[in-house]
Amino acid sequence: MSVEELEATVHRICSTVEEHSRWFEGALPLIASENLLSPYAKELLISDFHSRYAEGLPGERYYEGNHWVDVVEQECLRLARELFRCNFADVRPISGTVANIAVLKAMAEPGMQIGSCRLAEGAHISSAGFGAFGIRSVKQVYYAFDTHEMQLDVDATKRILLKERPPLALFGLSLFLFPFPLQELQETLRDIGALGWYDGAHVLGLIASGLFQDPLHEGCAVLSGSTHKTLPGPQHGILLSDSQDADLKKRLTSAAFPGVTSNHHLNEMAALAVSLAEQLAFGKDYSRMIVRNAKALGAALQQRGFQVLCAHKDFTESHQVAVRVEAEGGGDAVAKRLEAARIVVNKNLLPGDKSPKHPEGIRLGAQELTRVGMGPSDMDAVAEFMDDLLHKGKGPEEVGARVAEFKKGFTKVRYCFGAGEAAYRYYHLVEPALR
Ligand code: DSN
Repeated sequence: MSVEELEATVHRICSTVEEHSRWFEGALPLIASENLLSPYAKELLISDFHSRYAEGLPGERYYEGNHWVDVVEQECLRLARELFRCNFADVRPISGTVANIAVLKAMAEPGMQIGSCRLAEGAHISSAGFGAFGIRSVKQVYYAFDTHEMQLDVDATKRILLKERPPLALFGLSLFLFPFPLQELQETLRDIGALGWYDGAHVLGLIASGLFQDPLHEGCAVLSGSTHKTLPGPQHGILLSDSQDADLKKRLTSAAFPGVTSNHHLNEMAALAVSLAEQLAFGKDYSRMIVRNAKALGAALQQRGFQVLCAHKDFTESHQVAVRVEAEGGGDAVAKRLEAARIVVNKNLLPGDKSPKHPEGIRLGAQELTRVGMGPSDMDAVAEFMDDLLHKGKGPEEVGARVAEFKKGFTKVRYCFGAGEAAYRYYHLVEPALR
């Protein structure tokens, strides 16, 4: 490649990323699995930690030069244990799915039966045969799911567990509206000798804040998750346990490394440490506002004629709201039309959908809009934009322009250190000279 081609290529890549970022600044991101980093956590992503390797555990590394990495990782582990009120944390899985693969490596024999929900009921792809479960050739034992309640049918699930006796029982969803009835199932799990495993990726921040539920103290031996949804940290993974079983924790530790990682992305680990500290300081207020906003969004949409799931139980106890948009054209068409108006959601399979390729639902998450300071009245405005676009025949350009104007009022990340002063942009060019 010539220098001229190189320059053009680098400019093209940088300006495309900048364009993306500016578009998001004027948009309403409602993808339930995303969030924004705080300014300090974000800065650590481009620290020298990014360039280094640190295999193993603090104090027992395979490389030199890890003194300060060890200090930060010890702090990160301590903060994780404090935040989740537990005796074990491992911050080396580099994503939620990698954390799940580590759990499978530590706790599942090849071909083993594992209890789980179905994808159509909101389960994550890691619990599908074509996903992480396939690595262990897991045989799924599906729980009974009450699609009206968007919740397990406890009695029917107990019967299935007693009959099939899976040694491991996974709880957790991607379309995750309500806590699992863990306490009701605890005795059955104990009777069949099954270990509880909770994939809390979506609701990790809520769990940390003492909302939603507390899986490690409601019968689950392991809590896995990604660290960037309701817990607004870097894109990374985590393993947590409060078990007294030293062997289990040893297996999780060696599954994390050398099982499923070599280096564990030290810059993300440092950013996670900051995010965990910020969650300890601001998490309760933030989590409470997330759930309030999600409920407000559900109510505001329902008032405008949208078919929001679980209206009979206040729509949700998490950051998510699920809407059946069959009448508006189906999940795919609706998500695309909303995107054209700068409202970012994902099409989502809902229970009862006839075709997984053409889901009738959309899933909305309130965590990112809450992070930039929105409250319940702003959720009303979001619902109004959607109503104008999808029910009242307003065009995406007109609605998109109003969305961008509305978003100008929300330019700072909240619930974090330094947020008061640090005006937040979605993107800063590190090298303005490249422009
Ligand atoms: N697929 C992501 C979600 O949106 O739920 C989680 O990995």
